[in-house]
Amino acid sequence: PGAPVAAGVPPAQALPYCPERSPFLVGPVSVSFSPVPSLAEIVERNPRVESGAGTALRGVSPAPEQPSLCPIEPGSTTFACCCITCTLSCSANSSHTASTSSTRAGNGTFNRAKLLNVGVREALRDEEWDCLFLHDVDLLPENDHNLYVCDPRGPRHVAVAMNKFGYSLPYPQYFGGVSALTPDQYLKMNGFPNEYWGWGGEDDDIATRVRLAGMKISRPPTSVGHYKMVKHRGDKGNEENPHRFDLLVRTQNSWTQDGMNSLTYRLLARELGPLYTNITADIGTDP
Ligand code: UD2
Ligand code: MN
Repeated sequence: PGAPVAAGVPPAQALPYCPERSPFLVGPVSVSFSPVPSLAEIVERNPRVESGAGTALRGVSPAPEQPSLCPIEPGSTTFACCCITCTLSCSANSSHTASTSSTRAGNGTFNRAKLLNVGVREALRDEEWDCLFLHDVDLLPENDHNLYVCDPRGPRHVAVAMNKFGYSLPYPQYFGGVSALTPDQYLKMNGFPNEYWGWGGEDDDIATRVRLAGMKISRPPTSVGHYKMVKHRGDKGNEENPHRFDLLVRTQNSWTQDGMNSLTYRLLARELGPLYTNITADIGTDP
């Protein structure tokens, strides 16, 4: 009593931290794309989650009404965060959000890896996150034992078994879909590349960076890292990048110069929505 409370430690009356392993987990869950719950319904089901990515996490404890995984809606413009194990986890789906703005600000070519860099830079302004989840917006987890946590031993590739690839890794170095890195791991590999405009290649570049930065990819068991991808065609403005193979042979020399340390963009807006922060940035154009 009377002892000073360290910054960041919840006061006694705040919600307790949840147990390491939630008692509500069931393992495999069936995912269906219809009907997709509206954002309003998700908000209603999660009354303790507040607006904005930062505030959403504070002192949230798992209650029976809360799903154990972030509800990530296909097609939504989310930068969604939620508390899964009561360490801070952040799932940065800023890509759609920022894609709108890059279209508006430039020639419309998409750049997934650069947008994720922007999401990370902006997220790290808000909080000292323990873990960053870099997440395709169209992938839904199918097993709730797939905890949204990082591995201190190395960057995690999480989407190891997707319906799209017959529920197995398409090739051993595959790093696409969903990954989870601590901020330290992210910065140690200089983040993601900024120079991949359009579809493809950036995920292989990222896997190479992990290795070049002296780290090892960590993965959940295949039975746990199950994801269902919304069936879709390529998006306009995200056509196959014809330069991706040229870029990939250069990763070894380029990774220390291209990444978080060379990231430039113009922040246009930051809106706190229910359960997410929506970031709009001008990331420039495909040269
Ligand atoms: C694969 C990888 C993905 C990435 C991509 C190549 C899987 C499951 N995913 O995705 O991680 O390496 O190949 O670039 O294999 N997006 C937008 N707006 C757009 C276009 C894309 O926000 O206009 C985002 C969105 O989160 C999407 C992601 O980028 O899920 C990847 O694009 P995709 O889903 O069209 O491509 P896909 O499934 O081949
Ligand atoms: Mn996809």
